[in-house]
Amino acid sequence: MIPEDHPRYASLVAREKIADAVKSGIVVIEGASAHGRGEAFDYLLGERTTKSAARAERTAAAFLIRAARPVISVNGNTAALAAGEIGALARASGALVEVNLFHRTEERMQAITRHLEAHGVAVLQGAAERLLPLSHDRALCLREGIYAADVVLVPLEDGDRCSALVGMGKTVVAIDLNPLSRTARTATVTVVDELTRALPQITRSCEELGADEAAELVRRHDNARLLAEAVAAMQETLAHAVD
Ligand code: PTJ
Repeated sequence: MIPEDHPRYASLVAREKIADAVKSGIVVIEGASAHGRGEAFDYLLGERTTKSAARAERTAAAFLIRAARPVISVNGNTAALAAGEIGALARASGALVEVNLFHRTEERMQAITRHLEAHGVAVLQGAAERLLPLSHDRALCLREGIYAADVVLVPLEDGDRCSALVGMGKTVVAIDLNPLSRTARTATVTVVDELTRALPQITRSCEELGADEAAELVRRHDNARLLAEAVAAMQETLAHAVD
């Protein structure tokens, strides 16, 4: 039991979710290390949604609601930490939800699908084909899902697939606490924020945004600026670390 008054309560709960999900096969052991890397960057960010990240989240929502075929790509860590939040965003944005794994096994595909469904998420299913130009199993996706999507939301992505999706002409919205990662640098919109903080904000914006504001956010979007602001926020934390 983690006491609710523990100063690191939220972080310890997230770690416990990841640990439990490793035991149930939803998260791979490598996913626990990816989570730790995320925690380190979140520490530098001050474990808060910066003003710049809030703008990125609103912009992400604008791209999603303007899309013809938006798809949310879900991996093990995302399912473990934010199944309910994924469902809410899918409903608010009209996006389909597809499971796509780096460490792909049929057992994990099934376990993650069942876990999402238990949280009310309608998961797109079918016969996956090797449709992306990648040598690993992230290439496997559904023809009517990620392959046909115009906008793909990729939380905790690896850089290879992000650049493959962008290369296919898709708009890629990434959620990644590391503003230096290849994913962050390649995506169309990079949300440098923690997954469980980012998703509800994107959902709220999907519900709130009108057509004019959404069009304006897309028109004025500047990802290089968002990345520079995220790095600056981390530098600021470090600069005041010894005050
Ligand atoms: O479930 P699978 O088999 O598809 O594998 C999933 C992982 C996460 C293991 C795989 O995609 C992977 O290895 O990812 P990477 O390359 O380690 O990238 C994960 C990125 O997400 C890193 O840049 C982390 O900083 C970031 N990250 C980790 N936890 C969070 C996060 N970003 C936002 N919120 C988090 N909670």
